[in-house]
Amino acid sequence: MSEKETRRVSEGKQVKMVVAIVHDHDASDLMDALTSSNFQATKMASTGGFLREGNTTFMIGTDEEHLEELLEIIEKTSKCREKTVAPMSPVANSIESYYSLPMEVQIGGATVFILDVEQFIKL
Ligand code: 2BA
Repeated sequence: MSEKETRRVSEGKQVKMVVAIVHDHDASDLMDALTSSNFQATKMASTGGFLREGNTTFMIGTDEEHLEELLEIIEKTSKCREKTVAPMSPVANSIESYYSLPMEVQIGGATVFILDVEQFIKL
């Protein structure tokens, strides 16, 4: 495979940094889909502030022309789920996240931030 096929970011082009937070269960499928479509990605273990559970954050640099394709891959592999969250004690947790009854929250799908990259260099 040529260098041109494997690299989705090239110097001199408008580069976007996509930060995608996904459910841990979707992380492996997403990484497989990204690499098979030749996107380069960095995967990081992260923790959601609300559920205090592990999730996975991907950093994916791409040329603007491949952004739509990338978003489609993320959307296809990130499934939405409902989760019942047990009540939390205000002692164990901060007062802002206190709730006294079980509640349904929607998790999954992907939370995506798209940033303009000022400069992309490899040293
Ligand atoms: P968590 O903070 O653990 O939130 C998990 C899910 O809980 C959220 O899913 C949302 O459906 C629900 N949730 C969050 N805060 C809530 C609240 N105050 N009341 C009721 N329900 C609430 P998503 O919105 O899909 O977010 C998934 C994960 O993405 C979050 O995990 C967090 O790690 C990250 N995230 C979401 N928005 C963010 C933001 N603005 N900045 C940074 N990270 C964000």
